[in-house]
Amino acid sequence: MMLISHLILGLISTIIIPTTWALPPKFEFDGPESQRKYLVTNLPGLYDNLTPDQIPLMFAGQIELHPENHTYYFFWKFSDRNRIAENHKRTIFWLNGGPGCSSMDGALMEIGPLRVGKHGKLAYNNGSWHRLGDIIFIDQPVGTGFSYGDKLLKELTQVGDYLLTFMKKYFEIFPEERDNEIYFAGESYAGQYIPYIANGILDFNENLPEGEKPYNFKGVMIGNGWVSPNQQSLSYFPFFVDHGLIKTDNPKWGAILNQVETCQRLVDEADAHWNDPTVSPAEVNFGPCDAILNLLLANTGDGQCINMYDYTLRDTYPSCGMNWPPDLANVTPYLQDDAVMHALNLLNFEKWRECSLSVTRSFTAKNSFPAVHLLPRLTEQIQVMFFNGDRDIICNSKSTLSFLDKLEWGGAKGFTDGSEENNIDWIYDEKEVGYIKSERNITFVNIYNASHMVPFDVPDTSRALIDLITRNYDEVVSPETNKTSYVTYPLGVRAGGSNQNNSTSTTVSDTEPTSHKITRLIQLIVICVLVWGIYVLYSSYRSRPASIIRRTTTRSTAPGKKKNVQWADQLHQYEDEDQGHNDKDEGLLSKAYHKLTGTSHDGRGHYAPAQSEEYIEDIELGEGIIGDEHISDDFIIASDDEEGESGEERGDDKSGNGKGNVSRDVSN
Ligand SMILES: *[C@@H]1O[C@H](CO)[C@@H](O)[C@H](O)[C@H]1NC(C)=O
Ligand SMILES: *[C@@H]1O[C@H](CO)[C@@H](O)[C@H](O)[C@H]1NC(C)=O
Ligand SMILES: CC(=O)N[C@H]1CO[C@H](CO)[C@@H](O)[C@@H]1O
Repeated sequence: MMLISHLILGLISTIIIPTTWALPPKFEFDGPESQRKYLVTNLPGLYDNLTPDQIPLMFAGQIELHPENHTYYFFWKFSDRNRIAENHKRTIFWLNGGPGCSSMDGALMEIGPLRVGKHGKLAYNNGSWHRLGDIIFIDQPVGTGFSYGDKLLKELTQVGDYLLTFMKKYFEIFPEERDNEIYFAGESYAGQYIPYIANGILDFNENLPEGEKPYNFKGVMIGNGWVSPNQQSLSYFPFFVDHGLIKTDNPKWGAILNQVETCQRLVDEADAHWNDPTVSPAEVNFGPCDAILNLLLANTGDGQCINMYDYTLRDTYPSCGMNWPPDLANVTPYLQDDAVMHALNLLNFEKWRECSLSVTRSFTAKNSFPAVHLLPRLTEQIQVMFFNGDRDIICNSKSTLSFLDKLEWGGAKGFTDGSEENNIDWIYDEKEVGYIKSERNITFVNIYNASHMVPFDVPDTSRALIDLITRNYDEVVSPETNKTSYVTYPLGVRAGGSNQNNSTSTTVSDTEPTSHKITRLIQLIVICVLVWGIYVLYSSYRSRPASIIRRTTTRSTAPGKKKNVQWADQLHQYEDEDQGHNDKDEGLLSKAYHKLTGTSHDGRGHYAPAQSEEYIEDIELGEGIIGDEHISDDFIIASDDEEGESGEERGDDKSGNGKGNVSRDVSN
C-alpha cells in the first residue's frame, strides 16, 4: 500500500512538479551544498515578467583565487532548466573588454537571458545563448566589476594564469561539467584576453600537472575584437571615407592623413620584427595609431559626434557613444541595488561600475605581444571565430580582415580565397544576415545591421554563431550563381525538420508554431489530470472501505464509463475545496493552464514580449541617460571613476597620450 502511494506521489512530482510547479521563488535544487551556496534565487524582478520556462537556473558569487593577495573573481552562470538536445555538455565562458569593463554587460545587455528595463524590471532575451550551452560571465582582471583583490594585473600572461586558476576552482564547484566542451567568447578588448587564455589552456593540456586531465577545449568566439591594435587603427580612416563620414574638403583632412602615415610607419616597423621580443614587445598600443580615431571623431559629425560603436547613431561630443548602449542606464542602478547584490551571493559589497579606471590604468600590457601573435598556434587545435557587427567603427570588420590578411596560419597567408565574390552568404531564419570567410580553422563572420555589441542588436542571429562554430549548418550551393551559403535555423527548426523531435525539453519551446504549443499544452494538461485522477481515485479508495468497484457495479451496468464519471466527480470535489480559498470562478483546467504558462491569478508572470516597449523607447540614443556622470573629458570612462580619483587625475589623461583612450576604445 505504502509503495503504491509513494509511486503515485512520485509520478506526480516527477511529471508535474518539474515542468509546472517547480516555480520560484521556491524552486527546488537538490545539488550539493558546495553549489547551493552560489544558487541565485531571489533576484529582484525575476518573477514579475518572465514565464517559468524563461527563468534560468543561476549561480553566482565571488570565488577565491589567491588567498595570499585576497583575490576573488565574480562569476554569474546561467543554465537552461529545459534543455533542448542541441544544448548538451557545452560550457561557454564570456568576457567583456576594457581593459577593466565588467562582463555583466554581456550578461544583462548581450547574450544572457535577462535584460534590465526601467526601474529594475527584467525582460527575457529571446536570443539568449543559454539555450545552447551553459554561459558563465566572469568579471576579470582583478578589480573589474564585482571581482577584487590586492594586486591589480598589468600583463596579458597574468590574465591567462588567473583565468586558469579560476577554471580550476570553478570546476571544483561544478565537477560534473569538467568534461564539457569548452568555448571562450567575448568582445572588444577580450580579443586580447581570450587568445592568451586559450594559449594557457593549450599549455595546460600539453603539460598536464599530475592527476589532472585535459580540458575539452573546442574554440573561441571573438566579437568585434581588439586583436592587433595598431594594425586595426589603420582601418579607421578608410572606414570613415567609405561610409561618407568624412569628405576631402574637411579642414583636418591633411592632418588626419599625416597621423595615419605616422601610424603606418610604426606598424611597418613592428611587422619587420614580428615575434622578435628583443625589438618591440611593447606594441599593444601605439599612441599615434590610437590618436587617429580621436582626430576623426573630433572633426566629423556636424556638431554632434558619431557614435564610435555604431556609425549610424549620433551622440554629443565628447561622449561619442560612451553612454551607449541605453540599457546601461538601467543596468547600473540594478547592480548597485543591495537586494541584487545579496541575491548574487556577494561577499564583498563594492559598488558595481561598468568599467574600472584603475584597472584600465594598471593594465598597460607593456611587456605583452598583441594577441594576434598567438592565433597561428590556436588554429592548430581549436576553432577560432571572429564576428563583427558591420556598424561598429572601433573594431570594425575591415580592421579584422586587415590583420587576418597579413597573418600566416595553417600553412598559408590570409584567406587564400580573399575576393568578395567568394564570400559565403550566411542565412539565418531565411534571411541573409551576413557573410562568412572560413579557412584552416579561422572563421570570419561579418554581421549586417549590428553594432560593436552584436548580441545587443541581433540577439537571435548572434546565438546562431554557435551553430556556425559547431558546424551545425547546411551548406548550400546555388546552381545558378554557384555561390555558397551556410544556412542556420532558429531553435527547434532544423533542416528538413529531421531533428525536430530531438528536443528533450519537457516544456514548450519558444520557437514552435502556436499550434504545436497548444497541442503540447493539451497533452501536458491531460497527463496532469490523469495522474491527478489516479491519485485522487487512490486516496478515495484508501479512505473508503467500500471499494470503487462495488460502487460502480451498483450504480451502472457499464463499469468502464462509470469509472470515468467517478474520476470527474472526484475532480469536481477537489475543485470545490480549492475554490474555498481561491478564485471562485476559476476551473481546474484554467488553473492548470495558468500554472503551465505562469499566468496565475496571483499576478505573477505572463507571456512577455522579448523587449518591453519602454525598453525599445530607450534605444533612442541619449534618452534617459545620466549626463554628467558619464560624459568625461577626452573619452575617459568617467562614469567609472572610482571614489578617490580626483578630477585632476582625469585631467592628466586629457593630455592625450592615448592611454585613457584605450579604455574608451574597447570598453564594451
Ligand atoms: C583544425 O583543428 C583541428 C582540431 O579541431 C585539427 O585537427 C586540425 O589539424 C586543424 N587544422 C589545421 C589546418 O590546423
Ligand atoms: C522568439 O524568437 C523566435 C525566433 O527565434 C520568434 O519566432 C518568436 O516570435 C520570438 N518570440 C518573441 C516573444 O519575441
Ligand atoms: C533594417 C536595415 O538596416 N537593414 C539593412 C541590413 O543590412 C543589409 C545589408 O547591409 C541592408 O541591405 C539592409 O538595408
